[in-house]
Order: sequence, then C-alpha cells, then structure tokens
Amino acid sequence: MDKNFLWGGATAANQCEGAYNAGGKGLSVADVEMGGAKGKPREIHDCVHPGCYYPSHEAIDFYHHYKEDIRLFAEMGFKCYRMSIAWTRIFPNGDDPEPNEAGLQFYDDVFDELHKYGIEPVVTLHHYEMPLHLVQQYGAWRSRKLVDLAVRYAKVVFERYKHKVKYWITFNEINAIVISPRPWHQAGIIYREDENPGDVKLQAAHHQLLASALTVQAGHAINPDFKIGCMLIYHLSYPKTCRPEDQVVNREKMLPQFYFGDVQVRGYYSNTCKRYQEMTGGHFTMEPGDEEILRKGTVDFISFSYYFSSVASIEPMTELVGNVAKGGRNPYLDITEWGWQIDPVGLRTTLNQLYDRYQKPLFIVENGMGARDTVEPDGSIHDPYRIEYLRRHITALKQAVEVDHVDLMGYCPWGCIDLVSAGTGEMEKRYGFIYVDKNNRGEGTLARSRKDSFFWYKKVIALNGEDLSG
Ligand code: BGP
Repeated sequence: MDKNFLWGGATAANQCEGAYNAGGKGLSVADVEMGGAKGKPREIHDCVHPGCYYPSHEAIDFYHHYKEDIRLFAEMGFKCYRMSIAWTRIFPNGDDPEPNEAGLQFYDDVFDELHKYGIEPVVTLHHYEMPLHLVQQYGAWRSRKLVDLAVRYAKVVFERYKHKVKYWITFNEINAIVISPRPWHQAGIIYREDENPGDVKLQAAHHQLLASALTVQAGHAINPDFKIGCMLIYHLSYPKTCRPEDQVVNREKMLPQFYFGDVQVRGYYSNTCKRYQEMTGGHFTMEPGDEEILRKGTVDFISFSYYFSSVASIEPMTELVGNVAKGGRNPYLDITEWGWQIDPVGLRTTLNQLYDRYQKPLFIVENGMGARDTVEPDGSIHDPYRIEYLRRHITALKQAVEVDHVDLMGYCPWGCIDLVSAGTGEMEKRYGFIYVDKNNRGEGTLARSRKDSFFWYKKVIALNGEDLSG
C-alpha cells in the first residue's frame, strides 16, 4: 500500500462521548432515544424522562477518557482517527446567537491530543445527530431553515480548526435518509400520518445536499487545502439470478447510493436521480439558484461505509434487515449474529463500482463486524472472528488497489473502541479493538482493555498491510 495510506479507526460523538449535558451541550436527537435490543426499534421520546436509560448520556464517556483512548489508538499506530463533532456542543440549540466556547474548546483539546501522536483527524460534521430544538422548532430537515443553520455551524468549526483539521466529511451515510423507514438519526424525522413520505424524504434530502454543497464551498474558501468528502452507506446488491428482470430490479435497488453520489460528486441530479425521484412518488421544491449551488459544491473524495451485501429479485424473498438497509439472503454468504451477511469480495466490487463511476479518491470510513466478546478470567479477550472478518476485508481492499488500480485513501474500521450501537442502542454489539467494560443496562466500570485484535491490527499497520496473518 502507498506509504501515506491512512490506517485508522472510526467513531461518532453521540455513540462514544457521553457527557450529554456537560460543558453547555444541548440535547440532540440521540439523547432522547432509549436503549433497545436486537431486532427491536429504539423508543424515541420528546424530552428526557427521569428513570429511563438513554445510552448516549454516558456512552463510553470518551469526553472524560479521550486522552487514554487516543493513547491506545497511538499505540496501535493509527495514522488517522475518524470522529464527529456534536453540533449540540457548538450550538446547543442549533439556532443560538453565539457558539458555545466550552464545546469548541473540547474539540481543540481532542485535536491537540491527536496531533501529539501524529494522528490526522478526519472529522464528520453530521453523524446521526442534530439539536432536538431544531426538530421541535422547525420540523428538522423538512425545513430549508436548516440549510442556513448547518452552514453557519460548519463555518464556525472550519474557522476554528482550519489549522488542525484537513479532512472533513459533511453528512454521515447521507443516503440513509431515503433508505431508513424512520430517518430520526439522519434527519430528525418521524413521518406524520398527514404527510407523504416520498415528498418529505426528497425535500429533506435536497436540503442536506444543498447544505453539503454550501459547506464544501465555505470550507474551500476558508482553507483551500481542506479535503472535504461525502459519505455514503454502500449497500451492495446482487441480482439473485441471471434472469434479466432481476438485473433491472437490482439496479433500481441500488439507486439511493447513486442519487446522492451523483449530486455530490457530479454536481447535478442525473437521469439516475430522476428515475429514483419517480420511484418514490414524491415531489420537492427547488429554488432558483439551487442548481448552481450543487454544481459549485462538489466534493474532493468519496467516503463510504461497507458492512454487508444482499440480493434482489423480481420474485418474493426472505429479507434480512440491517440497521438501515435490508435485502435478500445470499446462500453463498455467512451471517453475523445480527443477521448481516459477510461479503469481503463485495468490498472489492464496491470499490470498483464507485471508482468506475466517479473517478475520485475513495475512503473506507466504516467497516466491521458487531459481535459479542467474552472476557476470560485473566482479563484477556480472544476475538478471532473479528480478526478474520477484517483480514478478509483488508485482503479485498488490497486487491482493489493493487490489482484493479482503485485510488483508495485509507481504511477506518468502525467502532475501533467499543461504543453504543446506532441501530439498537446496545453496548454488547461490539466492534472494537479496545474493550470497554459496560453492558446493555449501562452497568460497568468503563475500564478499557486490549483485545487480541488490538495486537493484530497494530501489526497490520506497522507492516502497512503486508502481513495480515494472526
Ligand atoms: C452505520 C453508522 C454507524 C454505526 C454502524 C454500525 O450505519 O454510520 O454510526 O453505528 O452503522 O451499526 P450498528 O451500530 O447499528 O451496529
């Protein structure tokens, strides 16, 4: 791999920071979402109810443990660390007249700590959270008002960190807003009975696409060296059979990826986008000047998450459900305990599909396998399943780079330290190299310990991916 390849790991503020009301932070949509369980939707409240367990309130308390956690990332040899800024630490309500200095200072401290070890921050501005106040006051991303507020937030952090952060991502998994049946994390939206979900999702998506394009323009004006990317949930789907109609159904299933990619990379709603708009049966409003905003706000790189694949068919099928996307069972693949189909070859296919279509640098900013871990009596944690999953995916990405000549900037496995699951709110669905002592009821000492995969990934990074053996 290239000597500048960005090996690292990824987290998100609401899933790891905790300290939900410290340092002047406001309530976010994640802070009123209860803990759930496998297969059950998380309950959402309109405010914090005493006595209820909300996993984001403490999470793994990265807010108070960041020095210890970053020291462990450095020990593994991370070149970069993908994290997000909580909008509610900077603007507690989203529309406050002034930013919150304590929140800004917290991220200054985190970035300084990362630079102490030569770790490059990769920062997402919107990772599945927004101020709850904006939901209650304006109807969340249904409203165009959010565009201005999001761009103002972006400008404040760009100005503040322009010498500390080079790599930025606008919206995490932006296409999840149209895939998810309840885009609460993504856009603060639960569809009302009196509205057409097709209209709402296209309008909210348009607002986020405008905000992303204006954010890119503002960032490049503040620091021309910034590299600002989009982020897609890439849900690879195969036609179930070679029946031509299965190919047509499959192509249509994959349109949500390209709907956002085409706008953010090419700068306009393509024929693919128009087909997808028709399929949703929705309508949305574009204002004069919007096309120019989209054209001028194209991204520098494409980042994406890749966890599993599925199949599509014209015939009815049994479907497996992930945290956002769902799709048909593939008999050639194994599944995780949470029903996610393990497909490393699909990662190579994904990298080729995206690079063929867009010819822009790619960045894998999420990949991994949620699993239960057992702590042995001597404190060790043996996680060969995680090592095997990651080994096979790194093998696939190396083939894409070395055999297929795909331009790949880096690799950040998800949840490099155990954290709260976005889909279920569980702690015991673990992705980390670093174990955190906390269970699904919120009990535990929060002590950190190294799993076997910690030592394995450390060696992978040290040898720049040349040796993936255990
Ligand atoms: C992605 C989200 C992440 C993360 C990951 C794993 O969709 O961007 O925030 O949570 O999925 O999903 P889960 O936490 O549901 O296992």
